[in-house]
Amino acid sequence: MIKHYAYIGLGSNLEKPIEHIHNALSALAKLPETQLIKKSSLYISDSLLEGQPRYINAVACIETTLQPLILLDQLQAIENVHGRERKERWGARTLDLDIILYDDQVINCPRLTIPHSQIAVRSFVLMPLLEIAPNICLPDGQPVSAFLKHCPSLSLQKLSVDLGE
Ligand code: ROI
Repeated sequence: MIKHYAYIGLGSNLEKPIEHIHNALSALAKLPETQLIKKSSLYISDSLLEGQPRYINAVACIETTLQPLILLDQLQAIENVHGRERKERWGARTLDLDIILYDDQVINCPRLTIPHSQIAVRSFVLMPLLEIAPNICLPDGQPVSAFLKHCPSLSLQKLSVDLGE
């Protein structure tokens, strides 16, 4: 089976978000046919949507033989187990897992867009991604680091106390 490298974005802004991110990282490490290779620090930032609680975000690198849509099924199963509770306000949720990159594949199907369509404007994805993969490029060859200066900072900060380590 061919091994693939995928980068997964994690986000949570409800109900003890730090715990949700830690639990999700553990769940990623236990996925079938998958190894957790690297995980970034945790970052805290304002929401892109006004009026929402601040988010905790991180990015993980996995090595997997799961195909992209199977991986997406697995990530959605983790979201459902670890992030079941939802509040009324649109968008706020206990756990959000996105496939940011999958090798250098470009995928555009109804369920899945890779690279993630918003990667270039989200500092809370770019910073943790660059922490674990400083030289990473998009499939078209553009260095991810080039996008940072164009996106809103959202007061992004690395959490110095990484509970659960
Ligand atoms: N804002 C931040 N800072 N982090 C997120 O993960 C995040 N996710 C979202 C929206 C509502 C776009 N804002 C976010 O879905």
